[in-house]
Amino acid sequence: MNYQPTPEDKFSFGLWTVGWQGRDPFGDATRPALDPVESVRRLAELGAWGVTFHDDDLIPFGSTDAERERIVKRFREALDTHGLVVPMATTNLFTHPVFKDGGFTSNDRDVRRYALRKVIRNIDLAAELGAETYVAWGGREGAESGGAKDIRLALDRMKEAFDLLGEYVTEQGYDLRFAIEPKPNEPRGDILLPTVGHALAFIERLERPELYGVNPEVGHEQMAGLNFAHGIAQALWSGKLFHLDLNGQNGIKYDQDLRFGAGDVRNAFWLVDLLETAGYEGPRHFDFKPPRTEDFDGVWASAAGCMRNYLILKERAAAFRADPRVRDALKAARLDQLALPTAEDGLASLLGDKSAYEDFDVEAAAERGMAFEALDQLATDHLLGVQG
Ligand SMILES: [Mn+2]
Repeated sequence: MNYQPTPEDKFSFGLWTVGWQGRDPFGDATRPALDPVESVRRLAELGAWGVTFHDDDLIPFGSTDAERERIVKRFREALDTHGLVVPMATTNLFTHPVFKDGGFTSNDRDVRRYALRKVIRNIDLAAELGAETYVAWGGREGAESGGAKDIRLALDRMKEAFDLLGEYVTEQGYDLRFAIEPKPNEPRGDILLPTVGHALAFIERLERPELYGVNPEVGHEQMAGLNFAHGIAQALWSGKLFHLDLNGQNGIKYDQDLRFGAGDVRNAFWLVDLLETAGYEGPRHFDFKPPRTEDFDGVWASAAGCMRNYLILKERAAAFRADPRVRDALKAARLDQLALPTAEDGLASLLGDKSAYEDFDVEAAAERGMAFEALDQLATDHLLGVQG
């Protein structure tokens, strides 16, 4: 296998990823701005399928309508020339100082109304460019101190915002669904809807829950100390994995946004195994930051590395699943039993079954090992490319 990505792999990148200039809380930009048209050209050359953007990545904040029109026309021409699609778009409700206390949940009502109008303006562009998913990351929706935010009221305002946006896309007839992106903290001290689980529970309180899913990011769940592959599995189980952000993170610390495959590579292996066996057909979207140590050669090497690592892990996971020793080990670990209903014959039958309780040999069952270690070592062998 040559690990050369093709559009069939559905790899997509945010304009803000390769376009990140390396500005961080301690240092200035280390790279010049990148023309979105150049990003489209280079990503297509590398084998990507799609490109995504925040409104302000493409159209600088404060542009006039005429500038906006010219920029969009030029971007659309680049997409057509290089054959890239726009599967997703999102809104920047975090950079401008007006959003310092959030967009949908700012205590300042005027800011909330402005934020909704900013989102709606970009939803029109997303629909025009053919996007199917609209991501909402509420990075500034949160607080640093307890009295500053009434969380229950903030959740009322969050629900109100998403309900209005759902009403808007329904009225417009757009074929667009929303994907909420959780994150526990950074830039706010604590952010609302901090994990996949919080977001899934929130969605069920909305007026049109079918319009909303999640956009989990590898590093964000790992910042909360959670198992990302488990979160993705629950999102899939709930029918809510509308999109996802692939990157790398080493444990509970600041949001590292490493290229995919850097960071927790074992969890990345199980993630790819899951996506490739669970029937997920959405974009494989990378949301990473090429480290500020890199020049543009390093930026493109980092982007290429994201896709290469996905394809390597895909190959390794497939080899793991195809290995006859693994099939035996899965059986020894009783995965086939997990697939069986516990009481398919119903409650009455369970209550009447003496072998389930009265005659059950608890001690014998307790003595049986689960054989998970042998199974996991086979996974490790495959991940590391060890044969025999
Ligand atoms: Mn991140």
